[in-house]
Amino acid sequence: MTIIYDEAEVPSYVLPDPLLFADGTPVTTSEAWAARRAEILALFEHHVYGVLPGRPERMAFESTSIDVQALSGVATRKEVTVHLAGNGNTVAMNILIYLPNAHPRPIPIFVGLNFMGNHTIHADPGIALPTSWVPAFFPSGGIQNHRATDAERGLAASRWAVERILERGYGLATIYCGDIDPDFDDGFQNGVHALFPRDDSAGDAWATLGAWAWGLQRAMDYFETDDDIDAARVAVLGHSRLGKAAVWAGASDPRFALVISNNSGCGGAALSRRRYGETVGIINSKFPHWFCTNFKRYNDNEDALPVDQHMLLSLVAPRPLYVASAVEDRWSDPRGEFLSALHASPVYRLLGTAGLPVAQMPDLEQPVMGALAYHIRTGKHDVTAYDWEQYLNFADLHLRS
Ligand code: GTR
Repeated sequence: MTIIYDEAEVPSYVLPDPLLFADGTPVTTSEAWAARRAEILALFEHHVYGVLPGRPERMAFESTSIDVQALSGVATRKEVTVHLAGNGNTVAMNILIYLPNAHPRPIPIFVGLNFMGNHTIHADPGIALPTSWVPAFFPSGGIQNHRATDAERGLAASRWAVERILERGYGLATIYCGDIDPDFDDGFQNGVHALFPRDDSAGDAWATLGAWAWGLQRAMDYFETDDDIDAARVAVLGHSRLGKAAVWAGASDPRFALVISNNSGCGGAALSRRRYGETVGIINSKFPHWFCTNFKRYNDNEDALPVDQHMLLSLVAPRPLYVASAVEDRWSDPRGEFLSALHASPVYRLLGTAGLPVAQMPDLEQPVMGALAYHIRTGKHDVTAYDWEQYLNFADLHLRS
């Protein structure tokens, strides 16, 4: 299988129009958009991510630690366990929260999943180690039997600008994705799938990306109960596979006030029909547990999809949405991520916002910010201090007014 990395080899394609109902009727008013939005959401559930269940039978929030003098007194660190129960099973999802002490409550926050454990996002020794299965991503040799250890503390810190976020007056909440659903193919026995009876007869039962998005929604349920957090100003973000989950969470749950896709690529912000870099066929064979069964029908058959990823982005409208790429991250198709934002823009405009303020891809490190924002930076597939600085500026524009 040759991978397309040459723009000249991108096949021609026709994108479905977010502003045409499935029966061809045009959407011309914001009232009609509400009905079309529901139609698109159902298409994504049925063909791409699977159907999201609502809250489980039982859910309880337990405060497990609080330190009002964390990070040399700059922050309050809280840890909250969300106990989820249903179908005879239980899952504990641990949220790590930092809130700035120097700013008035309630605080607007960013929330995002992390890949390897809450203890990896900062060297702060007060962060509890996860007790769930963790991937052996690190070459350190510290991970034995998929159990977290102190050796991984702070190893992902470069991706989480904690002090800078706090200084700018925002809080940060993060959850280890494996607390919600471990990232391997186990037939959906572990993680939150077990909290519900499973019926995949229509090929649209939820899979791992859906589970992660659902976990973010349950975290939002918690934020709504915490007086220190401004639940009306929660920005959801994620990188790569966790960016796919963040966009799905934000697209399907309007409680998220702002949505950020960091290098989310195939099955995230990038257009599937371009087949540039990672394709639907590749992602479904490498990660068979990420998307619903029906999505496999579109392996090497992208033009048959009733949606493309610009329509996922359009579900966020008119809420602010930031799509970010990295120039060396060709696997994620930076241009496909940009075009997706561009083609979501007509929906933003219909709803009375400026959408994306440009029609051409901007130069490196020239962020463009309307209600839709985009940048492409130098460097690799990653989340950097540069990315965070733009997200903070974007949040200032939209969450501070
Ligand atoms: C890759 C996958 C991408 C992206 C990435 C990541 O292996 O092909 O779609 O999700 O992993 O999450 O870092």
